[in-house]
Amino acid sequence: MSSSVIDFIATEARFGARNYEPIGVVLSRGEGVWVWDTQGNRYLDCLSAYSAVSQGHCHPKILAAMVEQAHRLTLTSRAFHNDQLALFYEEIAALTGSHKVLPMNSGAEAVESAIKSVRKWGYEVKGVPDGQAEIIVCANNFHGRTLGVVGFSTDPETRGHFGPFAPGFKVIPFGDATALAGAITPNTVAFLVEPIQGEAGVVIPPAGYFTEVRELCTANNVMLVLDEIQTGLGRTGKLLAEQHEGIEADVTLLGKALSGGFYPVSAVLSNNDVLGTLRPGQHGSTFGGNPLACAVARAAMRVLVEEGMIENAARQGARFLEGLKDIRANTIREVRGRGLMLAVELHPEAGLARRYCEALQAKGILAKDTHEHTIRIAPPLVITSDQVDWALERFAAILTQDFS
Ligand code: IF1
Repeated sequence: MSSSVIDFIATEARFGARNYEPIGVVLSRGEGVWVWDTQGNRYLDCLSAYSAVSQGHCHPKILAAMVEQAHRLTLTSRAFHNDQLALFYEEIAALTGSHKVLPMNSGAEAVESAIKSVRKWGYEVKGVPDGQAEIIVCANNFHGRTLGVVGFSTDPETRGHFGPFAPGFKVIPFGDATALAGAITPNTVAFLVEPIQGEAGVVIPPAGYFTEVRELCTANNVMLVLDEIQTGLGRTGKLLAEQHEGIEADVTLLGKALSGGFYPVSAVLSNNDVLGTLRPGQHGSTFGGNPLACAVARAAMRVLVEEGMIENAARQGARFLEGLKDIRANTIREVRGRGLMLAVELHPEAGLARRYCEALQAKGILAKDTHEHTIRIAPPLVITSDQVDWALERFAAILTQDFS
């Protein structure tokens, strides 16, 4: 390691809150699926900033839209109209088939906003007694880091010593429709769930689960809120992961790739009157819906569709998954994925996934461990067949070694 690398890392450690433990690489440039460190080493990015950089690093058309807008107007607040928000609304509604849109910034903010909205809907439309609204969530969920959200996390690391937390959440197992049926009461306003659990290790629910979930929610007048912040916008090979299940959520949350990684942009989308209950002054955000965010998001959505990234995610995801399954290695317990949201779960005896990610780094691949034994793989959706094959060769070389 050169001294400059040690400096960046040591300086971060000295001044920064230690809430992360990054892999020892300092990145300074990105283009498409590739990133370069400060020493000029190139890596294939198999994390894509947790799926935010789905369109590839520094996509030229998103960059152009951002620069052009930054020259004109960046922030007005919502105290005034701006000439980008309406266009953003039109385009995201057309893309997703939604009727109402609430623009926010981070993913966690979109989740918080959805919670507020479904509670308000519960009191004002469904007729739940004030203060009694219940929201059902799943064990091993990940919906962000705000207090409201970590309060219904089941991960001790995520929630430990951050309480007291807000009441009104009920936790059931993921993938278990019978548990949902048993948890719904007259005061249930929503079921908040990820289509595929990301942080839990790319956990895909059993076939038919979401059909049953949809029926239960409809039958009981419960809003189905799908957190597609990670799974949405092509990651799983369809625009929205709900399309694999043949269902439609009442409320859909998008974030991450909504900006192609240029800027935090998130949105709550609804196809009924949930967002209609918010009146002026009841919710907002200084930056939500700002013209820079809207211009960036518009370009990010446009390139996703025009450049065939969603279809490519399906095609390359299938190739990647097959290739991973073909690797004969004692270290591998299971390979799973949908589209370009993939994971390799290692046998506990194979050692920590972190060690494998460090070894992959040395071979020019950046991937991220989740929990102890799972390697998460989520490259930009612009990855080519040759690049998938290039990555697979390296995964095969590393996974057939033992880092226990
Ligand atoms: C971190 C995981 C990914 C999300 C879903 C909401 C949010 C996220 C389904 C909040 C965020 C991130 C945040 C990141 C780690 C990461 C993650 F490992 F934790 F699960 F992507 F896989 N809903 N996920 O996945 O969005 O407020 O961060 O914009 O470092 O905490 P945010």
